[in-house]
Amino acid sequence: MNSTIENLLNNQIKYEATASMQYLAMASWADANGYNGVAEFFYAQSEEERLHMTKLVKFVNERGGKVSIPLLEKPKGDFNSLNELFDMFLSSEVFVTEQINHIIFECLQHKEYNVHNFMQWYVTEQLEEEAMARTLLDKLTIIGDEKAGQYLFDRDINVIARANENQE
Ligand code: OFO
Repeated sequence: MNSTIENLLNNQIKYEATASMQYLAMASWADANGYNGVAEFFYAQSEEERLHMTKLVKFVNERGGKVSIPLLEKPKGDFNSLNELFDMFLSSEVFVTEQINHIIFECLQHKEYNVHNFMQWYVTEQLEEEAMARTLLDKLTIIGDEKAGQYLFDRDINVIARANENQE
């Protein structure tokens, strides 16, 4: 495997791991603050990101590359509001999408067509996750500081998230 691509995939392993731990910290904050629906949502997102990471680890190994399991920074664990939480969720997804687009670009430069093909799964996944994060943040912007709205958001988050998936 081309060394530039190998490095980029190792970086991506780190980004997926970082997202997984960040979403776990968000789930825990929501759990501790009475937002049970939001907590379940982020516990599940954290698991998903872990699977994305593992999928990359296995792929690099299958292709004879060298995996480097990274040391991670401590995730942010305190938030002032649901808005701040979901703002961070969207930023994290936008960041990951940018990194994936960069890998795709470099794969074409280095004629790594197998990796390019493999990464298409991540392109689709990011499209869905970014759209979902945007929808959820839009709803929270409409709700603002209104407690009753936040209560309903917490209760219905999985319905909102799934409705978004069905529109894809
Ligand atoms: Fe790994 O799917 Fe989003 O970040």
